[in-house]
Amino acid sequence: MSKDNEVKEGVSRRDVLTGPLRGAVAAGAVAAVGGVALTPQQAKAAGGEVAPGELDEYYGFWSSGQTGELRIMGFPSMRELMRVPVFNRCSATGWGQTNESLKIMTEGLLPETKEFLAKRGMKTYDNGDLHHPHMSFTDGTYDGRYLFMNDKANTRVARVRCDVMKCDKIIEIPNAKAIHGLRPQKFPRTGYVFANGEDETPLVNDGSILDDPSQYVNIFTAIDGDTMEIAWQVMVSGNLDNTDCDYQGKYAYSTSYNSEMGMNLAEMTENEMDHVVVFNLAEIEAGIEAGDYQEVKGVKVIDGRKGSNKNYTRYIPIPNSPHGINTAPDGKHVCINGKLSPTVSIMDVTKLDALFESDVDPRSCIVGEPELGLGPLHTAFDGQGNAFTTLFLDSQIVKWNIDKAIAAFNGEEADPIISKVDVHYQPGHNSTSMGETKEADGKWLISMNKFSKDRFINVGPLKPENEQLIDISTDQMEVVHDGPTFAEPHDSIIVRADIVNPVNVWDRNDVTWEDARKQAEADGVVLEEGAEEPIRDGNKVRLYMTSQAPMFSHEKFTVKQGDEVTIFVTNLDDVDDVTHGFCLGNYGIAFEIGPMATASITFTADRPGVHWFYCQWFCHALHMEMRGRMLVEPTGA
Ligand code: CUK
Ligand code: CUA
Repeated sequence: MSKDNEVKEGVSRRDVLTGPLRGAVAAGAVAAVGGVALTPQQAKAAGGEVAPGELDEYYGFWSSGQTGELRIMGFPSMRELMRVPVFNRCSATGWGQTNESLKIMTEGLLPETKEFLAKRGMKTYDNGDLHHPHMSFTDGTYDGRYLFMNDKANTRVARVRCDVMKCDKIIEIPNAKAIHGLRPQKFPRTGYVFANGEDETPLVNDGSILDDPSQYVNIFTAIDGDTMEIAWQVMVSGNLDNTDCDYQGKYAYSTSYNSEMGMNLAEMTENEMDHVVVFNLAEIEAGIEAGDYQEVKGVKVIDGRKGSNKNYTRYIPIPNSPHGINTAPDGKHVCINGKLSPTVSIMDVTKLDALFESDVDPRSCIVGEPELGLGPLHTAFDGQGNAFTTLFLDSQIVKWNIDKAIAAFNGEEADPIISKVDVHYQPGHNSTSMGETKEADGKWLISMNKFSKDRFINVGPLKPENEQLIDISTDQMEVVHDGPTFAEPHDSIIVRADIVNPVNVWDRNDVTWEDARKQAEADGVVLEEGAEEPIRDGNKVRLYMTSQAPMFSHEKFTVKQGDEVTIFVTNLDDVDDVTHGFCLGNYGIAFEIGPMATASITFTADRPGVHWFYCQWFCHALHMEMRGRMLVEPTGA
């Protein structure tokens, strides 16, 4: 039976939403309905919201799967606050149109990709599949500098600046295929960003090897999180799924669900045991230093395949097609989720040194393997020695105790399972508040469920996913809120609000419009002042505009048909939340200009006539009047 229809015995969730409790919640009172007292935390969440005007205690950073963007949530209210375009296009902000965003989206592509796309008339990939957003760390906890995320669809890694919440780097990873698992180094800092390739191909994938899987390899990549350059890569056997790293700065590790190197479902699931690959960071760095690598596409690639007899990697057998891998806040235990096995394997990171120093059984680092239920995919933590694992097939979250699981593995009488709660339906990832850091606080868990089925009114064959908020402050996990999401947040992190401090207004010295500033300088123009007349340079025309509510600096400008026009708009409103837009009708052009930002766009003025531009971000009582004309003189062409 579903448990979340009842907030407390005899009180339905609907009663709570519509009944007297709602007022009590808004008033911040400790609520009691039918003689059952709710904790303030339960009361706060029971209405499914933090009261109007109240601010959330946490930021949630959500992936969006095939949508390709990052989402920012207020948590625990589950209010969606912002969408940050990354691998996708955005009609509202002009991401993928402006010169500034196109630079970020194209400069990190491989030369062969640029060539491939150019033949199709494209500048960059149009789609992405963003699974794993994670924040940079310093000393084992989030530091509020950056968010890093993967694109499984087109093998890329992106970075979002937390000061302005905009993407500032996207790189395509050479040699690898389908970047999936991604985690930043936790200690001493990020440092490295570890990224897994999921699919295996020939290392040099130029067509000279095709249907010969024995020659396929998979690639583990370490990226320098500060420069977004690739530090090194390791060639491995089998494919790689998810990844994580320790709190000591010594090891990273990845699950692999296809040790068979199978090419179809039957082959891929043949073995009872797959493995976790452990990467020894110091040994790999020493190997690179000593020149024990081959350079492929400008990247140093170390051979860490099974049987390479080197100290770069170890392969630990794990049942069966393991998926998520999560390091506990105790800095010692790592939970490896069995997927096709009902078990989670507990790896003790303090036992990893021995694997590299002597010939011990690789399984000697496995100190527990509790059977938890069907389809364990991902595990989160409360910082009090307990773990929360999603059971995809059972449609449940199981709360269990790590020490008890270890005791049971040692033959002691102990039952690690504390409680289970039904979720709706089929959970993939779950996340706890601060749960992937040493500051896990054990308050909240979000269950990211892949199916909503009958949970909401029907919207047609494509249904939303469903995410459920669970109070984990007591042993009885309580589902206190749920809500739909569009395709398809896989993963999330929940970050204490004091760690994240974005600005309200852009700094005029920001690097984002560095190219615009240089071009203006070359043209003898100051961006903040603009220029009355367009600057002509052959058939290239540059127009420097400013905006200040409710006016653009130009009510009209004239160009010639066929001119390559660049329009720079600098928003001089030094005011919170006064964003302007520039939308040029029937030219397919629209973008956002944040307070004190500059944005620009380049296009060919090949439609003669009168063309209105307008501000498409509501900014002022006279916002509708914030418009002007582009006059395009026909050339008779
Ligand atoms: S994966 Cu989707 S449920 Cu890509 Cu993190 Cu496990
Ligand atoms: Cu400026 Cu609307």
